[in-house]
This record gives sequence, C-alpha cells and structure tokens, in this order.
Amino acid sequence: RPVRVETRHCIQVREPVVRVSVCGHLPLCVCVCACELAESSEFNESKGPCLAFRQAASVLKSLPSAVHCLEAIQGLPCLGENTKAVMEEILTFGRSFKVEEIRCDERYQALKLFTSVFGVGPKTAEKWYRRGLRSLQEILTEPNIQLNRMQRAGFLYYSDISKAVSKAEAKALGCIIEETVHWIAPDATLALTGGFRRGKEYGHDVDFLLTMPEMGKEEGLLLHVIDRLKDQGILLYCEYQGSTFDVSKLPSCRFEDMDCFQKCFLILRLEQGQVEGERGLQMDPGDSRGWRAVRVDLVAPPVDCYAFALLGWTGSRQFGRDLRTFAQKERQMLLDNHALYDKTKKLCLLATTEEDIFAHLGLEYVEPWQRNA
Ligand code: TTP
Ligand code: MN
Ligand code: MN
Ligand code: MN
Repeated sequence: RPVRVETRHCIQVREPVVRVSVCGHLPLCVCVCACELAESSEFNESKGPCLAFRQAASVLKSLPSAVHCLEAIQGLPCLGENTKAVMEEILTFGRSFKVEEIRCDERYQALKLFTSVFGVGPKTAEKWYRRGLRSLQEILTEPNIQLNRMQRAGFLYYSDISKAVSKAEAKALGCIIEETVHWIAPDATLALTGGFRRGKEYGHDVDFLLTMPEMGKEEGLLLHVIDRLKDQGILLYCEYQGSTFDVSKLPSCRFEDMDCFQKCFLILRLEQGQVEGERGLQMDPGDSRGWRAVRVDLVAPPVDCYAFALLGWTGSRQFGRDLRTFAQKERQMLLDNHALYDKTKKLCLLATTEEDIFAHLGLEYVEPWQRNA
C-alpha cells in the first residue's frame, strides 16, 4: 500500500506499519527514539522540540521499508538535525547513546512512571520528583501527599488501566454503551471514535461520541447515561465536565486537543464473560476476578458540531494537528473540534459529515484507518 507524504500541503497521510520487528527496522527504531526524545522534551517543558520529535516520529512510522543510509531519507519532511543525529548514531553504532542516556536518567524514569497514573500530569509528577519520591509505593506511603479523586482512582485501578484494551474488549464496551444510551434515548446517534475507529488493535481507552438529532436535546444526556451506568453497577469512576460551549467564539487553533462539549472520563467494570472469545478464559493468568477496569471517554456535542467533533476525536492527535495547520497555512481557515471558519469569507462552513469538512478544505477524503499519523 502506498504511503503518501504530501510535503507541499503539510499534511502527511501515513499508514501504520504493522508487524515489523523494532530492532530490525531502522525507521521504526528511530521512531521509538524520537518518541522518547519528545517525551523527555515535554518533561523539560520544551514545547518546540517536543512537537518536532513527534512529527519526526510520525514521518518515520510511515516509511514502508528499511533505511540503510542517511541519503535515503533526504527530502523527507520534518526530519530535523536532532533526529538525523540519532539515526546516524544507530547506523554507525547500532544504538543511540543520547537516547540511552535519557532512558537511564533518574528524572525521566520517575516522571514517566508518575505520569502513567491516570490523573497525574507532568506538573504533579515534577512536584513529586522534587520531593525526592521515586516509586509509586513511595507516593502512596508518603503522608504529606494529597491525591485528588482522579488520582486516587488512577492508583486504585493502576494495573488494570495500564493494561492495553483489546478490540474485543472495545467491542463489548460498545455494546454496553449502545444499550445504555438507547435505553435512555432511542434516537441518539452513537459512534466509536479514537484509536479503535482508526482500526487500532489495542488502545489505552475506548472513546465514544453521542448526540441527538435535535439541537439542544443532547443537554443532560451524559448525566442520564452516567446514572444508568451507576444503576447497572459498572461505574467505577466518573469525572464529568459540563458544556462550556460558546457558539459566538471563532475556532481556536491554540486549543490543541481541548473542546467545550459536555464529556466524561470514566472507569468502567467490564465482565470477562461479555468479551467475545474470552468466555471461560481468564483475562490474566493468576487473575480470577472475572472482570477488569477499563477507561472510557464519552463526549456529547450538539448535532451541528457532530462532524467536527467526530473528526477531532477520531484523531490521531498528530493527524488533527497536521490538518489544523494545513487549514490555517494553506486555506486561511480555522479548524477545531467545533467548527471550520473561513477567514477570507468571514463565515463558518457547515458540515454534517467528515466528507464535507475534507471537501471544504479542498482535500480528498481520508479514511479513519489512514489517520494514524
Ligand atoms: P485518546 O483517547 O487520548 O487517544 P487515541 O484514542 O488516539 O489513542 P489511545 O489508544 O491511546 O486511546 O484521544 C482520542 C482523540 O481525541 C485524540 O486524537 C485527541 C482527541 N481529543 C480531543 O479532541 N479532545 C480532548 O479533550 C481529548 C482528551 C482528546
Ligand atoms: Mn482513545
Ligand atoms: Mn492516549
Ligand atoms: Mn480518550
């Protein structure tokens, strides 16, 4: 399958490289390094380098074949000096000393560990590190640490929610959510978004978008869904955010991934018997509980924002970033999860489907599975 890297338009349409062994595949190996460098830059609050490494990682991920020399990557976009240096190290020594140094760094290790807890961001992680804390156990036993509700849930379900969610598990959750939503509102529209809509085999959570055919009817919908999940005894944790949506605001490109729709970040209890192919099987050897905790995100935009929300929440993050950059740089348009604003015409362009949005942008439609940038 072809990989299309459109340098002219800033958008890189990339395909996932599946089933390649990391060590035997130089671009992927460097891709992993670039991800670690991005993460390390993020911990150091170096936003520019962080984005540059993420972009480099994304381009490398899309290369379909082996790279045996630096010349082979000449002309490819987004591969800066730092990334090339890593690649050169790997080509010469079979390893990158720069990346190995980062991997061994005490601060990097601690921040990576702490931010792996649901509800813990780089700021909190840094605070704990500065207090001399290094392990999760130390955090739990340190008397002066106040965990918020989200972090307490993060620790409580740590082993479950740090385990990848499989496609079968996502499907089982889809059935539960669908039944719950349609029990409350039979005419509600429900869509799977996030990584699983992009065809990924595994994810860190399962994302859903729901809306009502009539504007305004979606108000209060999530609260009902949450209540119903609680009644079924499967709601382990819920962080609800009401809508702060303001129609009069122009799309903002500084928003990054945030939007103003009502949403909730959940932890649900999934019975192993509900997962296809796992009936009678144990999810985890030595674990006979018969259930696991799974992270689920629900978002409920008003119907006129549905297509934009679907595009935004389908991701990937990098694909969304590329698309917004393209809209702004090449089309003088502002795109976010709510709307598409044409700065030249000074109006918002309406869309009921993702196809409409790509058409407004003058782009060929990109299938969800091609958005794994
Ligand atoms: P994620 O669930 O974080 O990521 P993912 O589904 O692509 O991958 P994973 O397997 O790790 O779950 O977010 C899904 C998409 O939603 C992502 O492209 C970014 C977008 N998003 C928003 O638009 N707004 C938000 O507030 C959040 C949290 C995510
Ligand atoms: Mn997800
Ligand atoms: Mn994620
Ligand atoms: Mn999510």
